Amino acid sequence: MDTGLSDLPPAKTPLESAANAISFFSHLQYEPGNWACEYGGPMFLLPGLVITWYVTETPIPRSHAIEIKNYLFARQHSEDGGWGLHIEGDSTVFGTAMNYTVLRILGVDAEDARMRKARSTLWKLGGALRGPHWAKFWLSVLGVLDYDVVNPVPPELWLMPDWVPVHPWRWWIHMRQVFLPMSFVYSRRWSYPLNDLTRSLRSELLTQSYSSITFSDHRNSIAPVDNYHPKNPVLILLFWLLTYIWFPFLRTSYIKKRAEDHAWWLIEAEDHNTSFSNLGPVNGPMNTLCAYIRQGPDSYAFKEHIKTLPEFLWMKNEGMLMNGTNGVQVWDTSFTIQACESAGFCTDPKYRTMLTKALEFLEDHQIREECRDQHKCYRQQRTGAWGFSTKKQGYTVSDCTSEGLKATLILQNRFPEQFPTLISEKRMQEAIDVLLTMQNKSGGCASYEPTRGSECLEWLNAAEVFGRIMIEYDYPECTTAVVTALHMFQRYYPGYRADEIAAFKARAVDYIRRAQRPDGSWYGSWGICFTYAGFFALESLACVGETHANSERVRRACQFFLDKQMVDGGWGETYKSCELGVWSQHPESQVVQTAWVVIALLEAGYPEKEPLRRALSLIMRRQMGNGEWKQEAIEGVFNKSCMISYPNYKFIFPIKALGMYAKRFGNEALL
Ligand code: LAN
Repeated sequence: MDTGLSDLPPAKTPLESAANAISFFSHLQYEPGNWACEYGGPMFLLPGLVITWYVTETPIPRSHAIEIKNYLFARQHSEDGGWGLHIEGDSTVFGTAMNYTVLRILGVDAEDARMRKARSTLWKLGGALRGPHWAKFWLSVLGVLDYDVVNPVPPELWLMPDWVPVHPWRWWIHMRQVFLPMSFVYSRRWSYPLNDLTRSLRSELLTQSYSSITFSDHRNSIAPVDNYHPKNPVLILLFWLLTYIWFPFLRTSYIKKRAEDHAWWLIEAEDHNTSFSNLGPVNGPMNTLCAYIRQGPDSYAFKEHIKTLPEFLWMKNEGMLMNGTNGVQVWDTSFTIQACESAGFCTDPKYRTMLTKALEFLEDHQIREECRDQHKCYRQQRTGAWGFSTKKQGYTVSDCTSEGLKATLILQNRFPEQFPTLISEKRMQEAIDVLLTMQNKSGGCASYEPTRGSECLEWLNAAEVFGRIMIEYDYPECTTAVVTALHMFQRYYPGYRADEIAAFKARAVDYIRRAQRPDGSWYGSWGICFTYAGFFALESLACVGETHANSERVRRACQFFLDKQMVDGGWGETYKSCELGVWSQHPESQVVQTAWVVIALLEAGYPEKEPLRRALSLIMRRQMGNGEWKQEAIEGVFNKSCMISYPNYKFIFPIKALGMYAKRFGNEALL
């Protein structure tokens, strides 16, 4: 990044290195007190937005068109001209057909050399007919494909009584909130009238002439490279019944109307409860389209959506992209505060203003009330919670609430002389109340809500490109965040709901133990991969006093990492670890993953200094003169197959690791 910041005195010790890092990173703090950054990676987000703009005839600002084109060309794979599911993934039909379409909508000529190259890759993969469900849906909305190619998305599922085991209220929140508007649009079979561009796209995206295709024959055609999670035969049968029995013969116009009306009611509730921010970048554009279809271009709802959608956009040196959420505000700010504590910056007057502002941000973004019709729209308790991004978006997340609470406790309770009390005890208790709703029967915690449905619902996973998406699962990362937050809270407020907290912790740690694999590792679902989950799990165990000195399980976990230390002292695994579920060695060590393992080993109380010293000297050697680290491989993941960038992790976790090491082994020179 070209910041114009000049070189700092070279760091010799871990704390000097951490100080240089925070000196750089402090410049990236935003006015409201938070840290922000690009949150890209997924390559299927811009298409939903740009197609929505196009079919609703919303003028696309020239500046946006230019920068989105720049970004997509910058991220086009140089070897084959295609795009993958995410920036590092191999070219797929989904990535290539959709981003090609975006470029055409934004005015790129079909005969541009880069477009020809993309087209030839798309054709080799079989063309748009072999795309996954979401590609077929968006291209049908655009009028390039026929709805017969889209597997059914029936809104009447929302009319089932709540006790039905497959009711969408039991699905993982991202799936049900995407299913919701998609089912509304599908029910209307709404598509944009054919014009010159879409007529031409029909021949550019398809490998045979449009009129020769029987679209219903291709509902289940999919290129192998897109088919991460092949559909279960039960689902294929269900789709058949819906297509050939339910829709043509049984679905009365009364049921259709009731289903659409109810889906629309739920869409309006989502819009109201998030002030049109919506849960994420997929349902945001889809809800916009629903508002357009249902209420028209002059409606309040549609106009508010159009005003709000740009909150997902991010401008960087490569151009303009769409973030995975409306930001990383609460998450990165909470972690930054915690890293500062580990490095001893909370008592340094130099950082008081920065950290006070960060606390003010957390205060501003703690959620203060329940949403309207909370139960009717199936929302989790949220008063006192924090979400991942902002209060406006307003979705409780178990670990975001936990990290927010820990950051608050650190500044307000651990350093009461240095920082004001902005968040009252009552408000912290409300956060605890939310956390105590989050535990599953297994003892583990999921992401937004406790698990509501059976794992068999995965048979209904129709997305093809993602795995384990249909319900909430237990995650060692989320569980640890909650355990450590409860633990820290009890240190300062031992009287509040003490028995429940103790029982919660015991059961949660027990889940962590059970989730360990025989080789000593834990599989990570939100960061890549074993290095990420490992440091969380070991923190849970440390919390109940289980360390290298007294636990065979912890020793096994340490050994798992030690066996993988590279000759340069670092660690590196690729995103394939997430896809395949087995360690996949990266040819280069990674600063962020190396920091995670250092934290893991320090949490575990690993007794020997040498492997840690080597790891940290690698991290320090990679640091630039101005305190920065360069961007390396992508850090995060969701749904097993899609990677997502956390660019601030390269500051947050090295600072934390350097600080923890200095506390444990002293601040002697490592370089
Ligand atoms: C996120 C981002 C943050 C992440 C953590 C807090 C890190 C995690 O510990 C819990 C789950 C959570 C909140 C999470 C869930 C899924 C998200 C929202 C994302 C990975 C960011 C983007 C992703 C979302 C599903 C992207 C849109 C794609 C769809 C398939 C709907």
